[in-house]
Formats: sequence, structure tokens, C-alpha cells
Amino acid sequence: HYPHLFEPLDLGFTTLKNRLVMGSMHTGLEDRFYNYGKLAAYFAERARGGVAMMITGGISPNRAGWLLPAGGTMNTKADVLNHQRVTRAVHKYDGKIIMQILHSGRYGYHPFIVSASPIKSPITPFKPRKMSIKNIEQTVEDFARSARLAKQAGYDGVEIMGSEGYLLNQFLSRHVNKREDKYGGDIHNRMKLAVDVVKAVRAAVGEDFIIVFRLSVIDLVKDGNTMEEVITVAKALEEAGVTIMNTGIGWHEARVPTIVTSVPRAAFVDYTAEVKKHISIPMMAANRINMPDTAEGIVADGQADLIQMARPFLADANWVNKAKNGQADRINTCIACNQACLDHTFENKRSTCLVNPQACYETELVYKKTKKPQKVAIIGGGVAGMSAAHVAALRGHEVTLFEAKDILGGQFNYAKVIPGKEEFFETIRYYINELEHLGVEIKRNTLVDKDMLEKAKFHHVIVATGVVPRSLEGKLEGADLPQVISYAELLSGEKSVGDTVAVIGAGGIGFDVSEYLTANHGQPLDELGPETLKDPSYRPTPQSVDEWREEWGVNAEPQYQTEGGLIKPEGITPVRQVYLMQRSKGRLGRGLNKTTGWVHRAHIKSHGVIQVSGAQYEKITNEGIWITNNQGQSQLLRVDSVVVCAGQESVTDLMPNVGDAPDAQYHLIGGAKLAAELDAKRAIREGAEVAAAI
Ligand code: FMN
Repeated sequence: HYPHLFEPLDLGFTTLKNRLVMGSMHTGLEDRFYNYGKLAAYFAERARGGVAMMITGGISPNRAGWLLPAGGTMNTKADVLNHQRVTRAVHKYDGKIIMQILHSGRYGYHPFIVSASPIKSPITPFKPRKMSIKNIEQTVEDFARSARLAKQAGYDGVEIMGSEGYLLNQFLSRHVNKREDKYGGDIHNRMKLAVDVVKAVRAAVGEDFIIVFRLSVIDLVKDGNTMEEVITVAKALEEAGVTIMNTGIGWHEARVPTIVTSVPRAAFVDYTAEVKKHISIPMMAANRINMPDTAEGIVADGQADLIQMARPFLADANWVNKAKNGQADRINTCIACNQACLDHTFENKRSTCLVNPQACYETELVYKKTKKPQKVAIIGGGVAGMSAAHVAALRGHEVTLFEAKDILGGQFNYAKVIPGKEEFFETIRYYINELEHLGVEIKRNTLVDKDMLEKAKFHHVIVATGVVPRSLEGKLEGADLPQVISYAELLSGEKSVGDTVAVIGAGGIGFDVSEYLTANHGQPLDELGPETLKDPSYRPTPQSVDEWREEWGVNAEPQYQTEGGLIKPEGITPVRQVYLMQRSKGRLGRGLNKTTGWVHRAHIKSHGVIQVSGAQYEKITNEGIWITNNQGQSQLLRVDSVVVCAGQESVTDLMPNVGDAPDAQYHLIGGAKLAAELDAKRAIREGAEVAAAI
């Protein structure tokens, strides 16, 4: 299986056992010394899963470079001892681990930040101080000292973070570097800091130590480098002593999405391949590579020598072993949702994974084999129920899963048909395969009633009956008209809409629906029909990389000569006119997640969605929908159809009433417990936690 991925890579002084590398992720665990045991367990689990090499989250070489105040460090003997716990744990499983040195420059979230020039970034509140020559020279030494200490701590190498708009990238590009000394001006001057850092690190660690450099192969910001400049830098870094060149994509402040789920798989590999042509050290591809077929194709085609995946290893610690054993269809695929990893980072919470709540909780959420197998009924085959069934069965319980409909996956079946969310298919596929493999008895088309549960004598009943969309019938005049439909009726292909549509409710689902209604890729669901959509093996087709680049204004030419690889986005002709409305005042989509919300807001803007906030709905008639607008005026929006996305209600019919004393123990999880805004992260975690505890 995947012969190119599993061919070892000889680095001269050492060998990587395969081509798969876990990319750097700051999880939050590395910032506190008392979490290093957990950090060690997290990495050990992935080393055991077969990955050749892992890169730690970014560790700053000095205080100015901290991302957050008091972030993880590698400055003292005590740091060395903490990090040794990590390296020893990894080496036990024949894995390699290298430490990333990341100086945040102007992206740091504290008042002592520095940069090439004193220009504030649009995404952080502090203005950096311009670095003096002495500062710069000291910083070079700090990188070297961190690397030397990393070697003492048992790391197999270091990665020098030179992309994503952090300090070295700030020097490399005219976007921030306005200096007129030897560190500013043409690319030879702008790359001096990066080159000096690599030379100093190489001198500090000797020849037999891996140095990876994470190079921005496409900046995606105004004044960013051209490919010619990127190649100049790559060659100089090779010369300075880099062992492996890694790919970085886009600055954090770029207004082009680089890692969210709507970015097609391997969307940036062409730029990596271009750099590879000009250097002779191994080159690593990165970003939105999440399945073995994609990874194998890249190496087989000679576009890269190594594949870095970051979030996919949060989703599945065993990714590599599964690929090796031909079990790709059992991989828990990263859906690039960011909801439990990167969003947590920005909320200052420990990272984990929406589809794998064990990630970064390896020592806390443990699925122990049970000594006393019990009969467990799980009612509801959405992700909450499937997660519970999976963990209960893994632990050796006798599990029956009941689903009222003929398809498992619940709300994920609606999510997967939203253009740009096709990856959600993979989660359903994963769970179905796992449940079958673990011998869970699955009863589809089975509406359970209380009587039946009592008779079947289960020890545990886990109620995961989910939600129904909230209807406005009886609450809003005209809500019972045939042109008024729920998002579920729309996304299941049961009902159609006309050319102008009002969407009531601008939460996550209102946004999703608006994107579906306006996107000019993807197949109309009413044409596909409910029968196709009921087939769990129906896999929607994602947008092509070319279309995606045109939409977001990314230069498709690998030797791009435009600044940062940007071009003017292609004008979009939306397929429908949509009004997206909310009752509350203020900007739409404020409640969307930090790292993905802006992409959704940009999408509806570019697709001409008219945003209406502060709307009071008066009535729906055959002419359209009457609202009282922000200014208190009554207004008719002429629309053919209305899609209601006004939240959902929990289904809890099966829970025993207070006072009843059923034989079985009952547990309520997921949307059935709390409908609010649909929350798959909580649903999957609750399923796992309940099943881990019975
Ligand atoms: N990249 C870095 O170079 N340094 C970091 O410290 C870092 N922290 C990250 C933290 C989280 C929670 C996530 C999700 C990503 C982080 N990244 C960091 C970016 C990843 O290395 C990677 O480029 C990105 O997740 C896209 O690749 P993927 O699709 O394989 O996940």
C-alpha cells in the first residue's frame, strides 16, 4: 500500500522510516511545565501510530518572541529536563521528534513585541518596536542557543519557523520590512536574518542534526514575495545548512483561507513542487492533505519528498499504521473544521479535536477494556450516538444502535452537502465502518418506544435522539405556506426553492444555507433527489483547485510574479438572490468561530447575499416576506421562497419521567441534551465520555 509514502528517506546521517511527518501545532500543553507528562503521552501515541517524525508546537527563542505571555520556552536546564520527558517518550516508539523554534515578531500578543519595522499587524493589538542591529544579532544567538538546548533535550532536530507571517517572514517580505540597513531592501538583504539564523543554528548543533526550515512558498499578502524571490531564499537556506525544506502557506493576516475545510485538498502543492525543482534537499508539502491517496499522489508525482500533516494527526493518532495496513477507509479523517484545535488556541484553551476528543487528553479520556460487558442501547445514529456506540463497543460492551431513519450520520448528512463542507462525509464514513468492524448491531428504520426499551432489558440506554428544526408555524403568519421550508427539507433534497430566497436566521446553519443557495459549484440537491442523499455512500464533489483559486484570487501560475501570489478574484455570478436575515442588530455572523467565521462572511459577501439585521418578521405572503426593518419601517422583500434556520429543538421523548425508576440507567447526550446552536464537538465528546464511564 502506498509504496512512495512508505519508502524510507535517507538524510545521510539518519533515516526517516517513511514520508509522513506530523506538522507543528501549538496545543497549549507546551506552555506549562506541569503539562509535559500529558504532552509526552500525546506525542508518544502518535509515534506509536507510525509517523516518521513530529514537530512540536512553536517554542520561542526569547521573551520578545513569545506568542502569548509566558509561553513555552527552551532557555534553561529546567526546560531541558521537561522536554526530555517528551523526547524519551517518542524515542521509545522509534519515532523522531524535532522542536520548532518560533519567534512571533509582530504577531505576539503582548506589549514587548518586535519586528523588522514598527508596523502593527491587522490581527493583533500591539505595535512592534523596530529591532536594532544589536537586537537582531542577539536574536540570532537566541535561536542558536534554543537549538543547542533542544539537542541536549534529546530532540532529533529543530524546525525554524520562517512562514505564516512570523518574525523571519516579516523580514523576508516588503510587506513589513521597510528597513534601509543590511537587513532591508532587496531580497538578499531581507533574507539575511533567516540565513544568519540557519548558519548560527547549524554551527551550534553540528552536522548530524536535522534542521527543517518552514518557508513561505506563497505569502498571499500585498507586497509579499514573488516565486522568484522565494526560490532565491530557498537556495540560500539550503546553502546555509538546512536539511529539509518545509512548506508554509500564507500569512495569518492573509484574506485568503489556507487551512479551513473549504480549501480543496492539496490546494497549494504546486508552489511546493516549484520550489523543489530549484533545490536538492528534500522538500515537504503541507496544508490540507488528509488522506493517503492525496499524499501518495504528491510523492509519486515528484511534487514533494515528504508530506506534513498537522490536524490529521489530531483526528487520528493511528493514521500511518492504518494507511500502511490498507485500512484507509478506517482513518478518522480531519475535516479541517478548526473548532476544537485552532479555535481553542485563540480562546487560550487546550487544543483537542472535534472528531477525536482524546486528542491532547490521552491520559484523561481513556477507553479501558471493560471487565463486565453490559448491554447498551444507543438511540439515535447521529454523531453523538455513533461516538457513544464506537467507544462503548471498543471497550467490549454489547451495543445496539437504533436509528429512526434509514441513514446514519444525523445532521452531518446536511453538513456534507454544503459546498465547501464535503469533508463531513468522511466522519460518517469513518463511524459506519468502525461500528460495523466492532460488531455493533445497527437497527435502521427503527423508531424505538419506551415499551420496547423496557422489554429488551438493557443495562444502559444512551439517548442521542438529536434535534428537529424549530418551525415558525403558529408563531409567524404565513409560515405554513408551501414556499416556506426548513433547512432540513432543503438539504435533504425533499423540497426546492425559487430564484430569490429569504433565509430566516443567520447562525451557522443560516450561513451554510446561504452558501449552498448562492454557490456556483456543487450539484442542486433537489436534482439529486432524496433517494441519492439518503445513500450514506453518496460523496459530494468538492470545488476544483482551479475554481477555488479563481474565486479567492490566488495566482495559479507556479512561477507567479504577482506580489504574494495574489491576483484579482474572479467576479462571481451567484445562482440566486438571497437575503440572510437575523432579528438581532449588528453585523451578521458575529457568533461564528474565530478562525473560520471570516471565511463564511467573505463568501456571502462575494456571492451578493443581502444581509439584513435587526429585522422583525411580520408575515409571509405569496409576494414575499414582510419585515419591520432597523429603522422601524415596514418593508416587503419580494422572494419566491423562505428557508427557516431559526434554531432547533431537542428530541427527548424517550427519557424517563422524573419519578420513574426504569431498570436501565439512562444518559442524555448531544443535541437531545442541549439544542442551542448545533454543536458537533460537544456531541461527539459527550458520546465518548458517557461510553468511557459505563
Ligand atoms: N504551525 C506552526 O508552524 N507553528 C505552530 O506553532 C502552529 N500551531 C498550530 C496550532 C494549531 C492548533 C493548528 C491547528 C495549527 C497550527 N500550525 C502551526 C499550523 C499547522 O502546522 C499546519 O500548517 C496547518 O494546520 C495546516 O495543515 P493541516 O491541514 O495538515 O492541518
